[in-house]
Amino acid sequence: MNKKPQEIMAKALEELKNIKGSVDLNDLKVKYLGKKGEFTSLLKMMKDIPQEERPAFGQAVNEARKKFEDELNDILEQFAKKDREKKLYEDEIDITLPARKIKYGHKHPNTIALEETEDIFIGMGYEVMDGPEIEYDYYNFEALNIPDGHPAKDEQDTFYITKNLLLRTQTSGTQIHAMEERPLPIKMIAPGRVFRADEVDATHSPCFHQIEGLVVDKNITFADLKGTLAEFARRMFGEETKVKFRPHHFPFTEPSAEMDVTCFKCKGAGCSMCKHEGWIEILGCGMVHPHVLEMSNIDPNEYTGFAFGVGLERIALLKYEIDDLRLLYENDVRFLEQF
Ligand code: 2U9
Repeated sequence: MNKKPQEIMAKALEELKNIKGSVDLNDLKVKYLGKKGEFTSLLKMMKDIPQEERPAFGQAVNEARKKFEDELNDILEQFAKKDREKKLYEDEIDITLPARKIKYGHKHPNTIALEETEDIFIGMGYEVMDGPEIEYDYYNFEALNIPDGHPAKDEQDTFYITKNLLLRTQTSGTQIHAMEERPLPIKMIAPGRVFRADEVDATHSPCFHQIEGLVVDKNITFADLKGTLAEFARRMFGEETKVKFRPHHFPFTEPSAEMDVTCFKCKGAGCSMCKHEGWIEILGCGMVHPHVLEMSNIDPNEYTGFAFGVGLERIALLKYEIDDLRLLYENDVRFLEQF
């Protein structure tokens, strides 16, 4: 009876030699070591063996079982090693292949135009200031000399949140906050998003960007305005750029004007960009209305100021010869990577 474990072990080891892969190996494991496996069945025979032979029999089964199990685990490890080597080989990287070109991000034309504008004004001693996009009616309209009923305060154009709160239609509220809170003199630009209830087309969007500027000090004149904005135009559109001011009307400035620059494409000769006029309208400007200063507790007899406003998208479209505003908002990388 004691010979039985040795016989089973010999048979099991013989079968182990002929194993081809890890699947066969697992089958063999079940066959000999599983719940109904041959070694397990031997142990179940224990009850039929005389009492005095049981310890020796048990030891023989366990030794045979262990030898088989050790051998099987060795082979299992060899298969696993081969699998790992095969995978390493398959995953091998060919370092002779050319490197993939890394795609870099590109600055949005609006960002380029904004950074250029900010650099120009910072260079002239201006501060860049931020203000709230949700604004009180007072800061967006009334403090700018646009009372209820004024045609410039067209409710059709404004996104109202409550009777008193709205999405700002211009960044001018930021300057009113500065005039209320800051010591004079003030020399600032206020760039930011503004909102108007416009349908989207090639030249309109319900959300666009403005850069407004404000200077308030003693003895500020229209000559300061002209000199500053002419310098901005030269730095932004080229040294030979000439400017002209056409009279205009805004409720918050008096006198008011619009500034044109000589077409930077045809240098004033006339082309499709300037609609063959040689001039391109760039911004609106004027001397701050005395009533606007007064409402922010600044004495217009002591202080004067000038202000201007420019559409950031307008600058980007002109500078980069983009013919549709919608391209600026779609963020198609094929468009953006041209800048
Ligand atoms: C204060 C006083 C005056 C800001 C100004 C303009 C003229 C102007 C337009 C340009 C294109 C708006 O984006 S646009 O449609 N803006 O023409 N803006 S003067 O005047 C101010 C601002 C603040 C306290």
